[in-house]
Amino acid sequence: MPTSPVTVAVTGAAGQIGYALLFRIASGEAFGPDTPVRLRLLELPAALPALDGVRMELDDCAFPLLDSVIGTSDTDEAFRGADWALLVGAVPRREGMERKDLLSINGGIFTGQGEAIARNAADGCRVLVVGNPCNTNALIGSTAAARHGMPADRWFAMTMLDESRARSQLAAKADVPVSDVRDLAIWGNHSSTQFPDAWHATIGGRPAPEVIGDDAWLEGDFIASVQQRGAAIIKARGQSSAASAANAVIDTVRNVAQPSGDIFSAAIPAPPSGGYDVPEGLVFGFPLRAIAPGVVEIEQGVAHGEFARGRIRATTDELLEERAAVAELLA
Ligand code: NAX
Repeated sequence: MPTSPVTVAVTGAAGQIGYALLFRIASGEAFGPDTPVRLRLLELPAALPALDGVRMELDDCAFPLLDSVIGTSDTDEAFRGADWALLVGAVPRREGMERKDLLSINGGIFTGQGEAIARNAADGCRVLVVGNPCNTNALIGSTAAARHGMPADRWFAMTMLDESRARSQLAAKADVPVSDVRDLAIWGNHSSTQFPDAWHATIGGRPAPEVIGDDAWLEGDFIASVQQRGAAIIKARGQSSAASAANAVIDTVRNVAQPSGDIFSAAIPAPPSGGYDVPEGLVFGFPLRAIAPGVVEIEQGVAHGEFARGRIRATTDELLEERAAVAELLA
């Protein structure tokens, strides 16, 4: 039985992730085979002609579930009635640009978009920030939205691509299908300080370290290859990850919107008693579990060893530095 349509706003829709993402959403992969989709696509004015080409291609797929498509550079129009906002668009870091400059340029974008979401989106709207630096962009957006009454727990930043990369590395090392690797969480920032926690992952139901049997590899090459995978793809392809990033967006939305009982990775504003000593409000990657559509809980009781604690401290410190760099936008 068809359910009522879901309205999905996507920013940066004419970019490379957008091109890999929209067709999969329109075909039903994110919201299921019975849910019609209304796409609301936001782009900069200069990219609207390209976006029109994408819209034509969406039309040409004749997706049965695609109810309508609007392309616009008007933020209010893009987010009106949105049940989900996928914030992919961001300004990339250019040569010579300091991280601080990147943070403040993107900060301006996410302040405006956070406010526009709070003013225009549907009451239960969920937001996934993909555009980098995604954790701190989500912090800025959720803070701006909270000034207009939107609860911060509706906001997520994407660490699922890191989780998928880590699961794939473990599966290859253990020579098992990737579906055997579960419960793998990415802690902290979506950056090179992230901590992919293989120590609490399972492979075929057994603790991953026991199956892998190579702690030096887990602490060394494994973590480094997950942390540096984005750079390796840019080096090989000449462009950053797009199809795999779009796939991770779909996986995140599915995990949040359709509770399965499984643990998955995303960053969320750390609640006051999140259980892991993470400063309140920092948008931090945790192991999550959806307990109702759109509602997640942080998996409790994960006991970290000294190595993991050091890594988690480092990624926390980086996020605190990012927060300090955008303090003006949060005031
Ligand atoms: P592209 O440069 O191909 O596309 C970005 C699009 O965003 C462009 O079409 C641009 O016109 C648009 N845009 C810029 N500012 C906008 C605004 N204010 N409103 C609406 N649209 C705007 O980048 P793409 O490869 O698609 O990557 C998009 C973002 O995802 C980047 O910030 C990238 O760093 C980030 N990523 C995040 C990942 C994650 O796991 N969280 C992984 C993949 C990716 O690196």
